[in-house]
Amino acid sequence: MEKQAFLDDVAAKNPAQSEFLQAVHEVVESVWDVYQSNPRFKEAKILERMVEPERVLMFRVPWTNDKGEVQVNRGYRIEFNSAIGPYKGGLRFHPSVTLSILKFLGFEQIFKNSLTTLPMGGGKGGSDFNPKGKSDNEIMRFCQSFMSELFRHIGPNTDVPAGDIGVGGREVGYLYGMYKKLRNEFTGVLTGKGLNWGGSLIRPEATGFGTVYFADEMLKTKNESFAGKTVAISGFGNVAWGAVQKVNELGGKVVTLSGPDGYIYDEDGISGDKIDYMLEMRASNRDVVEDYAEEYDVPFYEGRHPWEVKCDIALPCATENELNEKDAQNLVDNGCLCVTEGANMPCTPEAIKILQRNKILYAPGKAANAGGVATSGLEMSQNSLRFNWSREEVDEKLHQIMKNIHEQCVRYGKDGDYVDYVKGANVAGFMKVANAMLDQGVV
Ligand code: NDP
Ligand code: 2IT
Repeated sequence: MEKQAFLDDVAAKNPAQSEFLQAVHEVVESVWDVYQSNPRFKEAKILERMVEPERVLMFRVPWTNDKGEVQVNRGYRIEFNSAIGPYKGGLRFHPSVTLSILKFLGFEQIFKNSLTTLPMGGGKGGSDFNPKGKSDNEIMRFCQSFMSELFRHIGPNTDVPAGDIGVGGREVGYLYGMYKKLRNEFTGVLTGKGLNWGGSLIRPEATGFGTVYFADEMLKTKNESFAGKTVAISGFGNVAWGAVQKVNELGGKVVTLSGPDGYIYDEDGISGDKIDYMLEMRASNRDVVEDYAEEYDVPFYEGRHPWEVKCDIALPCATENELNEKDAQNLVDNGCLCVTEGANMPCTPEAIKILQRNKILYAPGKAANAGGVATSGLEMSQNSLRFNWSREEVDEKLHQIMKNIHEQCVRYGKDGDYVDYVKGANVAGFMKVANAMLDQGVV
């Protein structure tokens, strides 16, 4: 089958799933030649099977708000691929959540988890629930209702959810409590747990730390480093928070954060107490970054993205398709060296083309943000061992995993003196899963 015919077929089977099709398109573009040149993959229809989730769960999530009114949301879990381990991936609670978004995230997770070298398959889930403006009790009741259905489909050797947008330590706690009550089992069924009940040190920081470790490896290929560099970051959530800390440690200066309302510009750099303030903003459920501008008396640009600011390094850490063609051109024109994705698929395909055409260092989220799920994998290992590793041990393992992912990307993506990290990540991630599927027969 020709590549276009393959993509047309996937599009016909998944109407109105633009984000999912965008993710499939990118992977197929990268792996098609490898796929074509391996007759065993083709005969076993590995790629045709890979784009079809093993199982999709959709369920009603009814709950009662503080006024006593009944609310109804939709819950999902996409169990995409279990060739190399139990389904593994986060839960997203955001009003924009659809089947398409969770299928894109679940699909990406297959390759990302493969790159970590840890035994984890791909999955993702969540709900269109909007945490904005909800009380703590409302969030708890929602999480309990969500888990009262999800619990029958997951388990420490089956499917291990974690956090994503709108799901952090608080939500994982409520979800875990309900799972434990229903199953009467204290087990590592979720990651991102609290430190007193099975969580791992460094997991909260891991995605942001990992993204910066990865960017540092990219910079090293050009004999560059974070020292003295100006860094633009989007988002102000979990990933952005970890990234800001690590950039500071490596001697860089972070000048922006953003939310759905716009971005803030802090010329002096976001460091010290200002980093702790990010946690307060996230916990407030207000969903606005403007609060930072008021607190620290810095400019706030309503409805705009931080990519118009002059920077050496850009780390998009908010959400998908938040950096478009025009933004990419701005970054290039302003002399940006490196764009490393902390979020999942934040750059549009057109933006990626511009960055690559201009030979800017660019790495996709499935490689650069894999530190979060890798540390989830380390949390699972510690749960199985019934033992906790120290902060230094976990951080060292995370750092080593990110270096290893960088090496895999270079191995499969090197094209003359430029590294195509998209191709490198897709091919490296694909090979391991494809070979495992081949070994396991037609299932
Ligand atoms: P958080 O909920 O902690 O933060 C999300 C951030 O993105 C917030 O600043 C949020 O602002 C902003 N945001 C969310 N939706 C939109 C939107 N539609 N428009 C503009 N801004 C938006 O989530 P995380 O930090 O965990 O996740 C951020 C990104 O990183 C996501 O792409 C996620 O998939 C990815 N990721 C997360 C990992 C993790 O371990 N948590 C691991 C790997 C990737 P607001 O709250 O105001 O909506
Ligand atoms: O997108 C991601 O990799 C995550 N949200 C983390 C998933 C996990 O299982 O830790």
